[in-house]
Amino acid sequence: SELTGEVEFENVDFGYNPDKIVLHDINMYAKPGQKIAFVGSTGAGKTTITNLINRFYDIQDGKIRYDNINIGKIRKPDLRRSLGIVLQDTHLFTGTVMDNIRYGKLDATDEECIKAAKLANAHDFIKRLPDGYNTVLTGDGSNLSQGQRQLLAIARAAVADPPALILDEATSSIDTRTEAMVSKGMDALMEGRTSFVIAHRLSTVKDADCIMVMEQGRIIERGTHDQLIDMKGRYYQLYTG
Ligand code: DGT
Ligand code: MG
Repeated sequence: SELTGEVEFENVDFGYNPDKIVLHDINMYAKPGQKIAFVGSTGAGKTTITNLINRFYDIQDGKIRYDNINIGKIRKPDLRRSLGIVLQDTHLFTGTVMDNIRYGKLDATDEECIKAAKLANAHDFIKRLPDGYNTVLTGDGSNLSQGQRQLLAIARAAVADPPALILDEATSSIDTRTEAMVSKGMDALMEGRTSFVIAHRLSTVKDADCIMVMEQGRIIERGTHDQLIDMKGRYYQLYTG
């Protein structure tokens, strides 16, 4: 991929149905390597923005640019594929751990997959599986814990080596120790890449270059953690709860 991870939204309006706009006049700019976080109540539009960064949908109005190329209205699957996604639900298929990691980049060598697993903090648990990297996973991944599935998703994204990432932080019940492993893997994955993070815990967005506070389809506040705290607005309210 030739992309640097620069992403810009200019006056973007979007609705899943054209008669019901759910994002209003979204403007944002991510420099290569920056970490952008989205917070806000349920239904605010956080996932919808990341759907648009992925170009899953056409926008009604405005511009979305990757490296100054406006891709807002034309679908470019080649550009879209260059973004890495780590979703809450990791889609695993029946096959070995190695093949499930390799899915991020089909021509990756075993060495590249292992390197990615190490970066993702997944190598240690994989080594402890009955057949290590050759362990066969069930299609639904039910022979792994939720935390382990997330570590594999991080490894899969790492092997793809994309310039930009979308991370949807898990809300659900993984234990504190596993959660610490997952955040360590995610931090390593984000290093040097533009990252868009949907955070459910405000503690994980503290170090973001820019936090977008969303409400009813609009970005109502933006800034670093310290700036938003000083503003004493919505973020401050969320934070001091
Ligand atoms: P969350 O995940 O509950 O914290 O909420 P957000 O902030 O991710 O909200 P989002 O982007 O899923 O939803 C924003 C609005 O768009 C909300 O009114 C529901 C609507 N919406 C979301 N996904 C779809 C979809 O696939 N189809 C339609 N028609 N509407 C959708
Ligand atoms: Mg969501």
